[in-house]
Amino acid sequence: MHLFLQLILLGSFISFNNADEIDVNGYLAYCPCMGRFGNQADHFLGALAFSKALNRTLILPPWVEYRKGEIRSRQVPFDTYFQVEPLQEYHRVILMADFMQRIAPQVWPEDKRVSFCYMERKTLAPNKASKPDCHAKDGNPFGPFWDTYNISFVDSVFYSPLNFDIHHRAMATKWQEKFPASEWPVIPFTGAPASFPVQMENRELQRYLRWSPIYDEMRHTFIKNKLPIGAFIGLHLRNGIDWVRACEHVRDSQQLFASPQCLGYNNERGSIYFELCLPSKELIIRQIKRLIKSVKQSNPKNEIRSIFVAADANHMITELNTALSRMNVSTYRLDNDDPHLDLAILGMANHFVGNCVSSFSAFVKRERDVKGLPSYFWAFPKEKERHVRAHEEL
Ligand SMILES: Nc1nc2c(ncn2[C@@H]2O[C@H](COP(=O)(O)OP(=O)(O)O)[C@@H](O)[C@H]2O)c(=O)[nH]1
Ligand SMILES: *[C@@H]1O[C@H](CO)[C@@H](O)[C@H](O)[C@H]1NC(C)=O
Ligand SMILES: *[C@@H]1O[C@H](CO)[C@@H](O)[C@H](O)[C@H]1NC(C)=O
Ligand SMILES: *[C@@H]1O[C@H](CO)[C@@H](O)[C@H](O)[C@H]1NC(C)=O
Ligand SMILES: [Mg+2]
Repeated sequence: MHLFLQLILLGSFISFNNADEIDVNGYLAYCPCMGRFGNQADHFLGALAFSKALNRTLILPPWVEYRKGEIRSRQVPFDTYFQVEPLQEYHRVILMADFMQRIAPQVWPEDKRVSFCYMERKTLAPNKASKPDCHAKDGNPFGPFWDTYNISFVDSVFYSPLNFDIHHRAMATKWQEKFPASEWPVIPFTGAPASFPVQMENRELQRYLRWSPIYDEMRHTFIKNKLPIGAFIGLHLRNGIDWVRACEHVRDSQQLFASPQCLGYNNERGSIYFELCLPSKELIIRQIKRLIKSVKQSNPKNEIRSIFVAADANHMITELNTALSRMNVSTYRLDNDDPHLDLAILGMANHFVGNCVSSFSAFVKRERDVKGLPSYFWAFPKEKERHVRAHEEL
């Protein structure tokens, strides 16, 4: 081919591909391999902050979901639930499928795919001859996650003693010095490069997580078509058997899961107690009645007309309808289980009561904080203390 023609073709190729310019500062990938949505969302905010601190493009992983009766996790594209564009206002990001299709062939050959983990991870199928490894694809969801994009690893890097706390000790610089993008164009982490629960400094990154047009439309439609006109309270009840078991750990700890969101990251507002994790039905009804009354007093023009309940097991619809019938407040839920639609609707309620220990509730709380909407937690502050304080004030 004539050199001239080649140059023209090359030129048009480059301009055509302008949107997919390679980031010379590199990329960061990870598997959201721990927990369900709430945990993964906490981790996402940390990973977003971390990738910005390292100035690497964040590869947006799919959400990992588990369905009853299925052995392998399902990977749901990131943008099924959230928009990509608002994230770009904060930092460079790319959907994992787009990265694999358009960028990986140029910067990440199969024989250069090295997984990153803090230290050796033991394999489920030990082989005496094998050397220390991240075993990044061992087990579920690890294998199914990378398999979704046909990714395999040829080697491992242990990054200990580095960590993800980029808000302290010049951690980002240490990463950049040890793993420069020129040598490591893609860093794929075995798990999220973030802490759980989300660091306090990263909570406000929630403002860049905006529901996808489909979910935004579905929540508006539900509120318009199913709820009576007027103000409503959103409730999150976490009461399934896994939660009842998890709450037993309250006894051994100062904090549990998302509890720093109400107790404070240094227990400024107390230590954990059982009801904070698993409020009784009586407490729930007492607290709701109190909230409805206080809204009526403080905002008589916008009285509570209905309650929307999201729950993983028991929605308490009958109990709530019975208890609130005299207040002319009716209770609603989704007809079909859809955790993300539950979250999206709770984000729009006039008032919200969530479970302080639950990272599912924490997602709603952060979204509402960003919008300036009020939120409360079951059994917080502790009822007994409240009585004592009221008494002392007299
Ligand atoms: N539909 C629905 N599912 C829920 C609700 N609460 C919990 N779940 C399910 O239970 C999972 C709980 O795990 P996670 O999100 O990590 O939150 P956490 O365990 O409460 O901290 C969620 O991801 C949902 O799949 C709810 O209110 N509605
Ligand atoms: C961060 O990366 C972007 C894109 O690669 C680059 O344009 C920018 O100069 C980098 N910033 C710093 C502070 O290195
Ligand atoms: C992965 O490989 C399989 C089999 O080679 C192929 O059918 C599939 O399309 C590939 N998927 C992706 C995302 O490349
Ligand atoms: C009860 O609520 C409905 C709508 O939720 C409203 O139309 C009706 O006027 C209310 N009745 C009373 C007595 O407040
Ligand atoms: Mg969980």
